[in-house]
Amino acid sequence: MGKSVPTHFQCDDDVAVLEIDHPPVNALSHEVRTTLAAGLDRAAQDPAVKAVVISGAGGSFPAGADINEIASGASFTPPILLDVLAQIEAFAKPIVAAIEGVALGGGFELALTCHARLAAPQARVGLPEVKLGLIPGAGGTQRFTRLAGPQAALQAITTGEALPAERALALGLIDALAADTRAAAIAHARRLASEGMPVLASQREDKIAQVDPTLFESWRTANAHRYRGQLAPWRIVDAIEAACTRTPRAAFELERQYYLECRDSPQREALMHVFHAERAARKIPGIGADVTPLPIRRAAIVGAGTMGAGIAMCFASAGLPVILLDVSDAALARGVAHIRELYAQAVARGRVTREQAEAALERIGTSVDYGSLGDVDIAIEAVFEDPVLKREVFERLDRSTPSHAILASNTSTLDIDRLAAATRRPQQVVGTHFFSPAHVMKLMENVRGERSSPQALATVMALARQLGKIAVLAGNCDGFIGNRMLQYYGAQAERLLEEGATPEQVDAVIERFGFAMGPLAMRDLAGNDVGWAIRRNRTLPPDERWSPILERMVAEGRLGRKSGHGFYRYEGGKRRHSPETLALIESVSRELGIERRVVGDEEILARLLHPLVNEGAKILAEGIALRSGDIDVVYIHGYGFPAYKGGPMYWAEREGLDAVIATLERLAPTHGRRWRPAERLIEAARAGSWSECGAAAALTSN
Ligand code: 3H9
Repeated sequence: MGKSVPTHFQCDDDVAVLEIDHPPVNALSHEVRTTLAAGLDRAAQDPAVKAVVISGAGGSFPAGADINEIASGASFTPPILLDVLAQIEAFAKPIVAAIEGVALGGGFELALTCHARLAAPQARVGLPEVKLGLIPGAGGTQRFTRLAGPQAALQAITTGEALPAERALALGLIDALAADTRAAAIAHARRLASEGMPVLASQREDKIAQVDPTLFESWRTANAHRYRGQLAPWRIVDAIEAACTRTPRAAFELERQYYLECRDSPQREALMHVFHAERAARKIPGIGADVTPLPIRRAAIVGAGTMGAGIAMCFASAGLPVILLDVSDAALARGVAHIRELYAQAVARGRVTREQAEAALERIGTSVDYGSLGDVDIAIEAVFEDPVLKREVFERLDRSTPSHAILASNTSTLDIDRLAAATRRPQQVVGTHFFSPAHVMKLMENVRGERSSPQALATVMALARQLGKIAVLAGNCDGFIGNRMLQYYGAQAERLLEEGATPEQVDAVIERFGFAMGPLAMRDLAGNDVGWAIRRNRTLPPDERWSPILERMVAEGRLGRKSGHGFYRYEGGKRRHSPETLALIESVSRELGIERRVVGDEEILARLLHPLVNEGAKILAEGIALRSGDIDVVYIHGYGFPAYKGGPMYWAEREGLDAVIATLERLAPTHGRRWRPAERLIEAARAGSWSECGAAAALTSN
């Protein structure tokens, strides 16, 4: 077969090797399915072929069905994946999968259908369909459960996690590890041809023979909160239960039915939008492959508070040495104690091994002396949100770090250009805004200053990947993308309280919508004093005002979780109603002459979400965000917007941009000029979508 054919047929003596060669990730497109099926036919018919190996070119087994074909419907064009897998099941000669890199989704389903699987030690396998709003649709839930048992299947398939090869081996999903995977797979296939075929995964009964009948109900109860509002995780549990309780035929059919149900759901569409948006966000116009990111080998973090400590952990966990710098040994000791505690929790939860945690801790050095930063490639400032203090830190970093080093600020709102002006290297100054808790939250909002160089930007975008984060590049303005939008959302939450809603009601509406946390619970988590300090630096249009509630809360010492009392009382980490806070809110309403009323849930939702969208449109028009999808990624990974609703801008598109405009117009007379629909929103409504209303502007700094 020629080079352009996505499945190569090669022979190693009496073993046929079918190598899938379809860059970038060997996805199982129609061409791949067709040529793989043809290769199997040829191997079946050739009497000289005694066994078959399926492998992937470029060091990777297929990473799944082709996502774009799932969206377009082309995945239903025969031969569909199920046809190819049926061909494998009925094959009279042994077929072995050689997994050198990742085998994911439909790719792993292909491997699970083979008679045996060999993997490289660094390989990773899994069924990540849930992250796309799907369930595995080609027998994945069934074969995985039969090979590894329902408990392991529930854990792996409902989270979509990729398992390291060693773990997959221990679970029985892989038969052996081999560094030279392809050669070992050929030898294994040959052995099976002479010794006899093993039982196929679909016929294995041992791991599903004696399943605790309460397992599935307990799993559903334990995960009800995590799965709320979603379709795919519930269906995955149903399919795994079916694997244990129904006949194989009925269970495979149910899985297919659930797959089709999920495939047709708006959640699948939204999650695929997020998948593509995350990847598009990495692409920065004007910064091509010719711009080489600076290699980051060593970092410094200034400020050992909660954020600084969390950021240091991100580096240490990614294998990078990091120096944590603060003004006193006491501050450093507190920071390190915090880090130790977080690693201990991670070990206790099984997220990392004790050895990994210890190795990471060893990568964290401490210092009170800027003189110790002579060999870092990047320094990230994470001190208190005070412009004077931050400038001072930048001046000192400029004097003490090597001339090639990038200087970054973790500020969530302040002007990057003013910080850059404090240095002799403004082209190497950028923002790297991490989200709290920094070692958990996936988002890194990188900020482009007026003079940030392409290399500095390429470096922090690449750094995000090195740290396992998802990066979005924002222009420089007060609050960048995320906090600029959030301030209006937060402000509305308090206005709703003044008018008659309770913190519980506001949070419940937003949490029912799917956010991880409501706005008032989030304020309590971040600290009401922090929210108030940020607000004091901001100005509002003349026809708007801040609610006095937040200031009062701070004056009365109700700082949120950290003081045990904020919008809620906290008992053993749980939030409880606070009669005192309700009394404070009611007294504010009285003082403002507002007659408290019953505020409907629908109104709460409209008043919280619409300002996000309208401000997002302005951010797009000003070039602070490159694409509407970037804003979605920021809100999903930084602020807990439900990924299965696609982010605020996608949500608005699905609601109908005209309907969003109508709501804004209805609310504008009561709530101020900012509620008037943004120009960009009106243009998008005319065009029918955000992406079709003009090319993304270059990112600006204003
Ligand atoms: C499935 O299998 C359902 C079955 O059960 C159904 C059976 C009936 N298809 O991420 P990267 C593109 S659902 C098409 O930047 P990395 C991606 O868009 C699937 N395209 O690379 C990007 O394009 P561009 C289950 C795909 O090295 C380029 O490849 N599988 C697919 O950081 C590079 O990707 C998954 O969910 C695909 N399946 O990471 C796995 N995958 O250059 C999804 C990627 O134009 N994929 N592309 O932006 C991944 O997790 C990562 O891509 C992977 C590589 C880890 C493989």
